[in-house]
Amino acid sequence: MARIVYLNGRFVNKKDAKISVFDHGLLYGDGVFEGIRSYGRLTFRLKEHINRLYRSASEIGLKVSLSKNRMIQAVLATLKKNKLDDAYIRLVITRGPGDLGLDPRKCIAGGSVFIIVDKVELYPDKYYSKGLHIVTAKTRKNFIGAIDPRIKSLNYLNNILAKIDGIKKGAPEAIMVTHEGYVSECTGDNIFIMHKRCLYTPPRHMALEGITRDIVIAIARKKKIAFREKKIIIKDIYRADECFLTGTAAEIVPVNRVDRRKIGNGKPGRMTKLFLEEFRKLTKIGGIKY
Ligand code: PXG
Repeated sequence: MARIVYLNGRFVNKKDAKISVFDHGLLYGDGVFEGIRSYGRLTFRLKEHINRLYRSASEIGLKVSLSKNRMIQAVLATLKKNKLDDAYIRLVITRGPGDLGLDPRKCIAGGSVFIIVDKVELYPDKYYSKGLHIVTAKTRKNFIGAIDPRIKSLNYLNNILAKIDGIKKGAPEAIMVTHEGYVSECTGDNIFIMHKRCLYTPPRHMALEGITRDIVIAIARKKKIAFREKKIIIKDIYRADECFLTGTAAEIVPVNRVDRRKIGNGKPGRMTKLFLEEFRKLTKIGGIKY
């Protein structure tokens, strides 16, 4: 079925969903986005994603032309029109068309807003049954004082370069390390380890504040699993009993090897499986119906 795209307040066919080559989202990666999912006609944590989107926009000084409520209605309407039970939703706000200079004041206020929905590209089953081999990227994570990792901006070149590092080594994901040598996150996922019955992840300011990350932390609380946000180094991951990644697309995916070193017994860990099980229960409840 031909997809219908929301574009600046209108619904258009995929082939007509076009924006200007003068849009600063394209010219400079000047904009913000969200990746959201729905399960069985229920959106998943939509409000949290919208809140993060507006936080990101505010951080780059981009005033959104729609209220949060109108934005939620636009997402729901786009989902309805595309008749998908399980969908991946890409919500993008760019600075809008301007001139060839960097100055964002030359761009149309509120920028371009578009919403694409499509089938979810599920990860292969073997990632979940056997675990993922990931590597440390050669490319360092952007310095926080340059680009704050909490901003989900259209400027993903840092992550793309790290992803290429991973691809060269045959790994589907790569760990990004700060210039100080601390683990930040992967190119499109947050990272967790289990060590001596305690769950660890890098501190909030060092990575994207993942919606799935927050859910894992909430599950740990509910299940009374010890949890700490802590600066970790790659060697801490090598020594961990379990390691897993979290993200909207990946959900919770076990890691079996890092830089070819076996993590734990090299199989998906017991706690990792528990987190995934609990996570999947949550996808079935509480979302907004469309
Ligand atoms: N870190 C980064 C850099 C991300 O881009 C996450 C962590 C996980 O956050 P959430 O909120 O999703 O738990 C992300 C999100 C894709 C894709 O197509 C990537 C993300 C989300 C959806 C799809 O690769 N990354």
